[in-house]
Amino acid sequence: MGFFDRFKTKDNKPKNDLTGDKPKVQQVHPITCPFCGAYFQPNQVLFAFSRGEVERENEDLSPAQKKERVYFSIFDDSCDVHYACGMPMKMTHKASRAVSVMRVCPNKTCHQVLSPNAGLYEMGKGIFFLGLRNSGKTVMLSTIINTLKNVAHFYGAKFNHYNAGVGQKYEELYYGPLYRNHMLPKATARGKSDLLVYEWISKQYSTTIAFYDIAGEDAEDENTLIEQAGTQISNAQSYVLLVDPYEIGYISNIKQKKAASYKETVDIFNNIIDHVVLPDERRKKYLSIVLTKSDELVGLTGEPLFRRDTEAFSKIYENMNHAAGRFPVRERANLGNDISNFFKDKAPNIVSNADLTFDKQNIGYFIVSALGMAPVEDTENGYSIPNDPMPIRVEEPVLWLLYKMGYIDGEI
Ligand SMILES: Nc1nc2c(ncn2[C@@H]2O[C@H](COP(=O)(O)OP(=O)(O)OP(=O)(O)O)[C@@H](O)[C@H]2O)c(=O)[nH]1
Ligand SMILES: [Mg+2]
Ligand SMILES: [Zn+2]
Repeated sequence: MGFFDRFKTKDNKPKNDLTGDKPKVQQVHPITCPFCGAYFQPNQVLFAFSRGEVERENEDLSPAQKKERVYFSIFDDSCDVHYACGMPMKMTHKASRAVSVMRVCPNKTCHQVLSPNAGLYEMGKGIFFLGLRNSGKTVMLSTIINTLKNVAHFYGAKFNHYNAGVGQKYEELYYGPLYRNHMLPKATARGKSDLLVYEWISKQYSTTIAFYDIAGEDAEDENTLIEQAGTQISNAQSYVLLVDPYEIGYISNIKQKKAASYKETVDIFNNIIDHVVLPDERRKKYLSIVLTKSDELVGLTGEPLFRRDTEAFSKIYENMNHAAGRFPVRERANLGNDISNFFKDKAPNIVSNADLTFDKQNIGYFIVSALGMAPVEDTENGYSIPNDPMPIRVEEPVLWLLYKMGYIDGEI
């Protein structure tokens, strides 16, 4: 089925409303660009063409010039605009007859390609991922995206990359190395950040989920973080904060391994929030606090959460069951309780800081393993894993946020 066909019935007439008389008027929604935060109306989008297409007659163009993108607004006389669902969705360049369905963000410094769904739904505000050095962001992004793709259908939803560029980036930099080559990423380099934007699309709602992978080293410096990601942070509706287990003294003492970072995740994070999010808005936002690398905690003595003979244990190291297609509210309440008690006891600083900034009921505590196994050192190439990753509960923090924000139903 072609893209425009979805707006038509089988006999090619526009879809009618239930009475069958009048064509249904689809409500058009303003768009927030998930890459730069620009806010605009669907009729302000630009359409992208390649210069070579538009200037077919011009023989002086070099191959590079032919590939260059050129942009036209719907108010440009040189183009015809085609509408669907009350929005400009396609443009024909009159002189060359070149056609484009590539709508892009009108912000000059952005011009990212918009999803075909942009403007069709009220867009949610997105989820921001953050953690310090070595906390497991890059690895978790690799497995969380793959897991969400696989489980979305249980919730009557699709989980798609926002545009083709995002899909390609994920495949090349995240999925490929880990799932195809079983290689672990090198520490993300300073100044480098990746924004992977996905859409959670269901019948009733759609929201963007912007996974922001930044070098932990940069996140440690508040000014750098605000500079690099201030807009994304202030625009996000919710946050996933990754905590390296070795940041928690109790664990690092037992395992005799310290976190690679010398600052505390949550302090930095809350300082950033204080700078870029207004106090009223903070109370409406959600926070998932996630202890990563749970596979390394199994069997640690003393703490009930890590002991095989406890009830919490059997759940924390077991995957979620999605078959019911509803978020398991009761199971989460129990687990959340156990895990937040662990944090209160072993990392009170994290809990008190989070409580000061966010509403208590909007904070969730999670323990996940993105890999489900310990990496092994491969002397030539760094670290690798012996098999395909087998993540444990890696999707739970995001599904919980989707549930809290109203994008998936809870169990009844
Ligand atoms: N055992 C175990 N180790 C993990 C897991 N996830 C990550 N690690 C280890 O933690 C290291 C760091 O993970 P990354 O995802 O690169 O961490 P990061 O937060 O992106 O780090 P920076 O890029 O430096 O900010 C990996 O190389 C693994 O050795 C996991 O689920 N289990
Ligand atoms: Mg990284
Ligand atoms: Zn933009």
